[in-house]
Amino acid sequence: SVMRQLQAIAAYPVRTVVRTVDHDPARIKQYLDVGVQTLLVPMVESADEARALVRAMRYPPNGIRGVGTALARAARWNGVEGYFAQADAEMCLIVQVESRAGLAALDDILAVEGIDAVFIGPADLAASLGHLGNPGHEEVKTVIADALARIRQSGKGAGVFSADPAAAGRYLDSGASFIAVGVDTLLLRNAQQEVLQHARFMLEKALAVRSYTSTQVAPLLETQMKYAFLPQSVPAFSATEVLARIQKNHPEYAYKEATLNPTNPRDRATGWEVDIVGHFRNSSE
Ligand code: 3PY
Ligand code: MG
Repeated sequence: SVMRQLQAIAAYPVRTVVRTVDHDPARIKQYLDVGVQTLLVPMVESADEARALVRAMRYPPNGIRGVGTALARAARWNGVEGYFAQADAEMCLIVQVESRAGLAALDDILAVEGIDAVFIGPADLAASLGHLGNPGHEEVKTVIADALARIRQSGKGAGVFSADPAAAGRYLDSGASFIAVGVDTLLLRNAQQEVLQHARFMLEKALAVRSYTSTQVAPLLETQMKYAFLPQSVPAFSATEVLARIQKNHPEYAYKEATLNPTNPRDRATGWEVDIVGHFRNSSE
């Protein structure tokens, strides 16, 4: 839950941004009462919506936030002295502009007192502009750069999401003051892909070795293969096939100039195997 994450994060000197799923003031109140101080709210498309969100985060007379501090972790259950005098000022509201309508209303949204920052959502914005699934489209990039510059110009925080470091750099140049650069699910998926890719490479290398190992090169190869999974039955590949497969499937491991030329005069029939393995960048890992 959000509360459990806040409790875990509380041990570290970082600020938490919690993204809501909608604009519902009742849900926002629950977030604020468990201790969220910075909200990121998706799909804001008008100054009216922005104003309503500001009011949802503030106590009367500035807004409509319900009062329940006895039950609220945010107020340490009535344990924070002077809580009401400071609570509104501690709120930070980041609204997401990520649609054609939101872009059209950007200047009006920026004029709303209480909006601290505007965050551009490239995925939804691209979809709204007719480029579903292509946030890197030229039109989308141009629109984002222009929006970031306008947000920055207004004196408010200008944010955007970009997992691509090159694009993130360009957004910084355009005026972005904060960038979301990663997503937990993607970190996990990418790390898994890397492990899988490495495992497949080791397996293919093992197949190559099984097919062509001479007694001379076997000990060397065995040490390089200590993490490899060796299948029971190994299909016979030609040397050319093995190298082509490895180069095609694992370009990050094989140098382009790898050749099959025999290099070991004492073992001409199989000496080229050393040559292949020698061209794997990570073969000694
Ligand atoms: C989007 O790209 O639409 C986002 O909401 C990113 O956070
Ligand atoms: Mg979005």
